[in-house]
Amino acid sequence: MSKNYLIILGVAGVLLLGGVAFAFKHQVKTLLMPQGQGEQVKQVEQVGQVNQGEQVPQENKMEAVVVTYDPKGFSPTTLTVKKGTAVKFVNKSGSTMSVASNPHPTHTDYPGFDQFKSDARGKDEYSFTFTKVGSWGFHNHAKPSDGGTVVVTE
Ligand SMILES: [Cu+2]
Repeated sequence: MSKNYLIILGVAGVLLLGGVAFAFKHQVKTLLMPQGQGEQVKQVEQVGQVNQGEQVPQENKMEAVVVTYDPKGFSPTTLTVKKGTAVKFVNKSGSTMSVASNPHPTHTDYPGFDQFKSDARGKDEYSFTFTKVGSWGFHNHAKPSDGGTVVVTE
């Protein structure tokens, strides 16, 4: 009887230890879970920061400088912008505006800067993002005597 009692006690002890071990593991898991979630939250925050970083150039694009064109010509005629800035030329002249880099008629100073060769061909709004530092003379290809200069800085 005493041997059986010891066996029962032993089995009970093992079960008890097993239960404690299970409980401990479970506790460890519950302790680890929030940490894992915390890391995920950190990653989301980092992704958010990266997105905010990516939005900076978009914000620069949002700061579009507008040059208007009317019968008197372009206004302002000379403007200074930072590299990466979009300059929007808006035609309010009632006549054709086709902005292009100097010299007329080849437009070779800044080959990409040519409304006629862009999607804005024939339209009254032409946006061009200046990515090259320099002083870029431009004119209205339809009336070459009207022009101006965009100075692009770093
Ligand atoms: Cu021209």
